[in-house]
Amino acid sequence: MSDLKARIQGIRDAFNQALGQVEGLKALEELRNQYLGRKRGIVKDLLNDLRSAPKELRPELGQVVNRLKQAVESGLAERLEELKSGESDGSSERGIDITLPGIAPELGSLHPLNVVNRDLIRIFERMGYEVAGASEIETDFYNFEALGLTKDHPARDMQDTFYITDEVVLRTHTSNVQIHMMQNRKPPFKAIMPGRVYRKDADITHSPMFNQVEGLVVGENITFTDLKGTLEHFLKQLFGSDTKMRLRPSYFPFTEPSAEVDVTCIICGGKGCRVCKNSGWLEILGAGMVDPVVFENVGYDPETVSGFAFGLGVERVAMLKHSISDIRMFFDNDLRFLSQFN
Ligand code: 2U9
Repeated sequence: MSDLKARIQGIRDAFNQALGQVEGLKALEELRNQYLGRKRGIVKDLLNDLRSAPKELRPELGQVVNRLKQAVESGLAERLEELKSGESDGSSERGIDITLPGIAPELGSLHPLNVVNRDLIRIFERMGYEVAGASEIETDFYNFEALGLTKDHPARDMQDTFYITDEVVLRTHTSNVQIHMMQNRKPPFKAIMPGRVYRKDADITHSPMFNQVEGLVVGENITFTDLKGTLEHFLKQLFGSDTKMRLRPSYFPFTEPSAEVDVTCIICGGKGCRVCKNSGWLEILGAGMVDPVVFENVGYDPETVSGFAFGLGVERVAMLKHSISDIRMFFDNDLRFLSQFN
């Protein structure tokens, strides 16, 4: 009798110790099976053993085993509540191994257009240029009229845009900044105007919204040679010192004379390839001497003041630098594309 009682006390102690070490629901369930399992549980075994005890002792022994069974049941129930209410850290129950190293969040990076934009700005800042800006929503006067693009001017077609009213548009170039600047400042000055512009245009190389950097230098005796030297220096900085430049006569309503500017193809180095259509040259920007009519429109005297201006598309530079064939990739914000520039 006392043998069995001592055995039961030993079982009780072992259970209490095991219960204290249980850290998750799974372990608790295993402990329940170990003690209360219908086929092979420790308590079940005890009850089976009772059958071989002397008949007169069975009722008392039965009570002792029953008390053990109740203690095990209430111990398991209490621990279950503790685990559920989070008194344990619950880490194993949630399948989290807190000893594993953490997962580092992915780092973002600058958008490829911002990288090119910053590069362009830095090159001109080193040459002493100011950086200027103005509104993307502009009146017809600042976007068109002041630049010599009168209402019926055929060149307006080249830059058709989004009208907010008959007189207010989304700017088609950053040239509106130059007009504001000239109205508010006396020459000499040199400045670049980076910013978003809008045109009614959409295909794989044109987007209804894109980024430009324009430049304007105004003073006395500013000549076409200044324009040429400045752009040559700029393009060598941007594409490398081996880069050559050539000018082709062109037309812009706000410059006279005007030129389109080519650089040696940055893909084949000038030998001829698919990108440069075997010419060895890539068109990269437009430029010219500011038309005297523009100076008159802002109240400058074209007899004493001269200047040059230029403009380029940031997307075009980025597309050439990274061999990107579709401009829409810049604006889809697909991480598979963007993460290549990390
Ligand atoms: C003023 C006077 C003159 C800015 C200029 C260009 C030539 C030019 C295009 C390049 C590709 C626009 O981004 S693009 O689509 N620009 O070719 N821009 S001269 O001339 C000015 C600007 C302001 C007052």
